[in-house]
Amino acid sequence: MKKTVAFLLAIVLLLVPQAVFAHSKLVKANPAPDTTITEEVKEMRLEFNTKIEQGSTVAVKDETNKEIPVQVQVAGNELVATTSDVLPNGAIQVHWTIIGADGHTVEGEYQFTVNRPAVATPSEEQQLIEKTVPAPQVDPNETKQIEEKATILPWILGALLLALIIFLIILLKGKKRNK
Ligand SMILES: [Cu+2]
Repeated sequence: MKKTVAFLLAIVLLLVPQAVFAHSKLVKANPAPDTTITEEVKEMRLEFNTKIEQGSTVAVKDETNKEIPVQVQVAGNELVATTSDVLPNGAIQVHWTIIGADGHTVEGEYQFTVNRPAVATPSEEQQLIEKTVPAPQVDPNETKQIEEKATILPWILGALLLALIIFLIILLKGKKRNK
């Protein structure tokens, strides 16, 4: 009996602090979990139910499971992760590991999706303009080729004429021999 009471007491003592000082947990995030964002995202804000300690961090991964570098700031009950580049399209995984108000390390993860419509970057726009504007200059190689053809043509005609004359001479000689 004594053993049972001691055992139950031990369990109660173990459970009570957990219940009284609940683990810190994520209460809100922006972008919100399981949503699709169509705008540029460079910042993720995670709000917890309690103050979180320095050393709390977050790891962000893209769709291919590649880690996206982030700068992490801890302020009060908020964890802010900032990326240097705009988040790529696709599923973004956010894995947070925080040191809660009770000193416990708690972790969790969620994901959201980035689906920004493809927008031509300024350089791409410039390329498009360059492509649509017809070239004002005539290809210098092309004109050169035309000129070459023009000068070669009389020679070809001359050679053909010469060949025809030779052919006719041979033909006439042959006919004479046959007679
Ligand atoms: Cu805890």
